[in-house]
Amino acid sequence: MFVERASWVSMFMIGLLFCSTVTSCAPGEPGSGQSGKSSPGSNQPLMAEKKITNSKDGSVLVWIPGGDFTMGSNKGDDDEKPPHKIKVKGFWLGMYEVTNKQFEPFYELGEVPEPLHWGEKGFNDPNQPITGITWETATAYCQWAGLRLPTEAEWEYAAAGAKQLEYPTSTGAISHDLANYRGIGGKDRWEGPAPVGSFPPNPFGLFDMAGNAWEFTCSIWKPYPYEGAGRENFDQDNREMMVLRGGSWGFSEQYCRTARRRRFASHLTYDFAGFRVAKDGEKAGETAGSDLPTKK
Ligand SMILES: [Ca+2]
Ligand SMILES: [Ca+2]
Repeated sequence: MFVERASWVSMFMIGLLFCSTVTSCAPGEPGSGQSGKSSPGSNQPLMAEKKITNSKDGSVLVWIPGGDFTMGSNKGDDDEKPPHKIKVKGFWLGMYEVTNKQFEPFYELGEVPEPLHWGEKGFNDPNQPITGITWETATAYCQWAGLRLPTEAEWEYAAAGAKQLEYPTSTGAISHDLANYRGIGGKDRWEGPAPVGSFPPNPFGLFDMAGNAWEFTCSIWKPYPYEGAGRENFDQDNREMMVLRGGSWGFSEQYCRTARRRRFASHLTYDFAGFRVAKDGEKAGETAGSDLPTKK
């Protein structure tokens, strides 16, 4: 059980009342009270943004305008090759990784296993990302919240910030001042997960795309390029290789690269893996999906 759970559950409910409409929550808010170094204003995103708050779970989602980008890279592992052009339609993506305090009301329904380290110091801060859950649990949470996991194409497009950033940080570089990955230094004082929003966001206003928790996508790992990269390609008969993105507190910086892919079986749990939510576009013609690779 969480220490002082009742108090922060109450704060969460109060927060919902005040964050039930568009653009009510300041960027950087979740991490600001924990790190002591990221107050609202200091982590302002670099681009104008459009936001909504999902009333079911309190997730703040940022509008990611559609566009073309080059998915993959020649600089990394073989499974990032070849770089290929992808068109991604506009969609909503969670500004932050899903947190413990968001996850708790869902967990208390009793329909999913207890996460690893649930209630353990170092992992149970209300604003730390929920980790230690399976892909199946993350998917169930999304369904409960009326949301979904992003595809890996959506994730990479949003991470690159429309600038083909090498790392999905505020500058495209990587350092302990910009993200939480293995080890400490600079603003990174965490050997485990940091409260979400403790580092500056990427150009789309998304926090912790580099590091903190690895993030499940709804995509099954396949060699590049593959058809339907921009849409959910989950196959009920093949749950062995779900793609995660972004690196984590337990991995070195190169795993934070924008194009880096990692795969885990959907039924396993790791204390370095969590997720963020996504949602289809609400306007006609802006729904995510149905994108096919095209020649570079
Ligand atoms: Ca760290
Ligand atoms: Ca992350």
